[in-house]
Amino acid sequence: MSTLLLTIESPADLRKLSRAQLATLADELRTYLLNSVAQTGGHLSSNLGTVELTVALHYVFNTPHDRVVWDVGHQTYPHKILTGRRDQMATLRQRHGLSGFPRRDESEFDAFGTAHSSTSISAALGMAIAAQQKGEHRHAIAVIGDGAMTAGMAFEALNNGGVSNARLLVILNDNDMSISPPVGALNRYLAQLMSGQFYAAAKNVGKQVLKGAPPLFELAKRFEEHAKGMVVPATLFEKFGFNYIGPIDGHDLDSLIPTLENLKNLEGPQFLHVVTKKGQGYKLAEADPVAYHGPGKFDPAVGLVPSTVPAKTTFTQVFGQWLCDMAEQDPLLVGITPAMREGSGMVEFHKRFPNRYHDVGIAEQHALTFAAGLACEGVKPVVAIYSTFLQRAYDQVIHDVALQKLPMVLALDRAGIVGADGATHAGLYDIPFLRCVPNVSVDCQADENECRQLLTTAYQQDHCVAVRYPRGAGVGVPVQQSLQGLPFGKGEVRRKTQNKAHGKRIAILAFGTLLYPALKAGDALDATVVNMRWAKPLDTELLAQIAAEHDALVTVEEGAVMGGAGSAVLEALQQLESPKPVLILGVADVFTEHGDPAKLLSELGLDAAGIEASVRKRFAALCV
Ligand SMILES: Cc1ncc(C[n+]2csc(CCOP(=O)(O)OP(=O)(O)O)c2C)c(N)n1
Repeated sequence: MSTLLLTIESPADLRKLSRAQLATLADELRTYLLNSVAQTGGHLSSNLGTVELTVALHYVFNTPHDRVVWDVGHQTYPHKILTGRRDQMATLRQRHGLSGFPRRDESEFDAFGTAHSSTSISAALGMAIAAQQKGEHRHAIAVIGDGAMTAGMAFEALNNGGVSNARLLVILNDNDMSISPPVGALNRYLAQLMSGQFYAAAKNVGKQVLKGAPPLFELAKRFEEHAKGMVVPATLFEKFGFNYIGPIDGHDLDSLIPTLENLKNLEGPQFLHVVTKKGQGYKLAEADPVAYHGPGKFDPAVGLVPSTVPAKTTFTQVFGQWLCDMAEQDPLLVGITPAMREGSGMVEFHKRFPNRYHDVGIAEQHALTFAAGLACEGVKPVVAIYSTFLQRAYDQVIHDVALQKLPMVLALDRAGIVGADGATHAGLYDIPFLRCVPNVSVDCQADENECRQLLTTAYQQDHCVAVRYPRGAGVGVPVQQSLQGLPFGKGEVRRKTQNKAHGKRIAILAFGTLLYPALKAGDALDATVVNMRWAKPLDTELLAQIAAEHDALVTVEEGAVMGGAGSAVLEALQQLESPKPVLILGVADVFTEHGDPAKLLSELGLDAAGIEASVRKRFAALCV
């Protein structure tokens, strides 16, 4: 029974509750959240961990006037439930339903759109400074996880914010987990802070009480230090100019609420360290927060059960297997992931080759330049990175990798439509932003087998090659185990038009997995279909031949049209002085929404029927 929760249509209702009622509300909220995610799938462990923090923040602060910026935003389901979106939770991550992340166009309580990590402190600082400039009295709060805290961007913002006198509160939500166990020196440092918990808590009570009287406060601090018989070093965050409070128990409303209330009255940048447990309150998620980070639908009474239907092999699995097989052959191979071991299919590689596995934290820029350094010394890096997260490391690709012609493989997972995660995670821009960089090649494999073969081809090159493959499974072709590769920069004709009598011929040039719907459309239209395989270098020899033999060309890609593979074809045709008309199919100048990937592709006209319809519309006179 969610008796209290059902009375909360907005945080204003929450603020009418007594302090004593909040624990009950938090319990109801947790149950509602669990049942809701079990029905839709979505992020779970992180949301279970932020229930009390969400209640406390909306209780103490005057949202939406005060701004709360949630880092990554995958932990905002409790926030969505309390901010008028409870009944829409059943539509989470579905087409026209609630987004799985905060969005400014979804609610006035979503102060900032997030999903890529480590932006919260910068955005909240911007809001705090804007309030100052406009003479508005409001608080800006960034809630950031210990995983997200590992990114350089978070530290850039601390560096900037610590010397401001902005009304900025940074809350570090430390659950000692990223998606997988956290890595790096910061993680060790936070563990040290936690181990001094009792002393730190005592110190901070003193600080809060005495803050109003600076000289006495300083005296007390020194006295305290003498009493301990040592001088305790200031925390890293204090060195950055923040007033550090914590660590406190992030599931204890009796700690959270008074602390936040105190912090509200302090001037200047504040840093609150709260400790939470990923999966809190649901035993199965507490025991295995990784599995419950982003589960599909499940029965909460039973938990996750392995599917009885044999699953199709995903591209991620093909990559993971290839990585292990190639590592077996070549002792110089290293695998790098910016905090995405599970998502990138590197669990097995980590297990088998621990010394050649590098999880660098949520640090895409560093991942690329670190790989560049390795490549300088003749080690052979394979950087497994989602297409969308490579956006973070663009200058590193150009300046540190390409300019120095350093060889490496960029295994670009989630290239194309990603489905439920939506626009923030769609990998639609890699072809345009990579193909314009000298010394970088881009291949677009059509199926699982090509994925494995082209990874090998990429690995054999003496420059940077990006291998792009989409989320999920391919058509299910058998995967050859050999590691021979396919010819560099070469496509292949997969279907030849029979339409000799008609005399008007169309060729569809497919880049990537859309080859298969293109083949279907090709059957319906009796068109030639070419598997181009490489967006760069383009197989211009094959293109010249196809252009000469056909009356019209159609390009198909799962990516942004502007500057994409179709544009590459146009550029090449112009060089060849070919006058043939070209229809470019892909994603126009729009952000793709969240929802079922197959439906989204169909909406974008990129399924077989859509491709056929577009061709018939544009080249009506040429169609059979
Ligand atoms: C730039 C970027 N890289 C990678 C990710 C993928 N990602 C989503 S959540 C997450 C872990 C975040 O850990 P933390 O901040 O500690 O939050 P928690 O899930 O533990 O609550 C990662 C790596 C991302 N969202 N953005």
